[in-house]
Amino acid sequence: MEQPKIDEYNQQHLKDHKRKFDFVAEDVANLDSVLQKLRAFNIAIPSWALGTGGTRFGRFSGGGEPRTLEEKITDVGTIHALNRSSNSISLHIPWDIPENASAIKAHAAQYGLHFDAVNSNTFQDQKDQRLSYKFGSLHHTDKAVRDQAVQHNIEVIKYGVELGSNALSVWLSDGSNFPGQLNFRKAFQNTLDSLQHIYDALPDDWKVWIEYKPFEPNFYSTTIGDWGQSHLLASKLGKKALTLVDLGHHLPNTNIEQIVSLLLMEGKLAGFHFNDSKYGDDDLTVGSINPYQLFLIFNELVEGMDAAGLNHANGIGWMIDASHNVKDPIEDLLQSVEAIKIAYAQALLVDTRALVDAQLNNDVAKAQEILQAAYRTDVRPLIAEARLREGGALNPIAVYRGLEVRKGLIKDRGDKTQATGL
Ligand code: PSV
Ligand code: MN
Ligand code: MN
Repeated sequence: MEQPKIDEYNQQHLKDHKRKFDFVAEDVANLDSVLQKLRAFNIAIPSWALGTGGTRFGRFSGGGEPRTLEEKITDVGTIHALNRSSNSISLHIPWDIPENASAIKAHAAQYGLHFDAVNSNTFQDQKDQRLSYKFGSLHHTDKAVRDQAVQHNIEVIKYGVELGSNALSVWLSDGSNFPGQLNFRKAFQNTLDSLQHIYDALPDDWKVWIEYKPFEPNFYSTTIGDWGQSHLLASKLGKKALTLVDLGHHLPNTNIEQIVSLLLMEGKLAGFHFNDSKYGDDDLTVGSINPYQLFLIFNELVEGMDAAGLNHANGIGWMIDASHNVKDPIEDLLQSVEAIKIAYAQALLVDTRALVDAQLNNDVAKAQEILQAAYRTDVRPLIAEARLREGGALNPIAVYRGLEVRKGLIKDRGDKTQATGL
């Protein structure tokens, strides 16, 4: 991505942007601090979201998909050059194996990228794998299968260390499809025991993030099915173990913001897999279905992090976990990052003092007015300004389209390429 092209676009649209920015900025009391926070805020891109995602029924390549890890990194580089808010990549192993870690690191550094959490995969059988995960991995009834899964996680940590990552993200599909299939208590204890071995292999400055999910691919029970079970494991394991919240991993209408608030309070919130959903783990573009929920989550985060004196930009894992079969993955990821920043900016605009006051006085209508005043503010010019100051594009998707980036990728890589992932 050539910087002069981005600058040229910005120049052409500066006047229009300035008008919109001045209009909203006038009413923002803490403008400098809001802009500073938006500039510092980055969200990791998952290596598996750079190709069109699969459905159970088919997969339709969008063309120009990355064929190698290097090409995936190049695509994240493009995203970051445009939005200046995606300075890291999260790898899923073995979908993306960094064979030559120093070369991969150097390639990423060229685009100003580093490596976020590494993800293990014991929900699929890999070629030449000795024992099957058909009936689970860390919870398996057979110790040999559990050991194999533990070893895989330890190997993933090793790759992560080479890349300069400092967290292992574990999602298990372990569960059951039919009542009676497994003993819940034993399955949980086996999981804890396996996780303990993984925990013991963590370097000092590392964390393990435990992701929960109530259904799919198992539809009767999941061994780490909700935040309570994840939190129970994390508490038993110790300080380095935390709970990861994937927004799509809840039963419909769950109050996710309340979960986030309490995990944060307990110092047990690892971070997020951002996506949106209407029915289940739909992995839709962040903010495409329920942006108000996203805002409410950020409202809890801003309030809770301020209360705990935490840095907004660091300390929590911010990551996207969404992928599609009908959109250009790069455009989709740009949209997701934008939606996250919008929710964050709106949360930064909440008049917290007035809200505390309304809460103390049980002035319910006022409390709602305060939240919705922030939510209904069009903060897009603030985000564009923050991006501009970081050297990004005023409108990333417009530049991406204007420069016909996908056309160039198809020319270089072919129109039938398929990236590794689900
Ligand atoms: C499972 O649904 C999940 O959310 C986990 O984070 C996986 O690692 C990811 O999706 C990729 O399929
Ligand atoms: Mn996830
Ligand atoms: Mn998921």
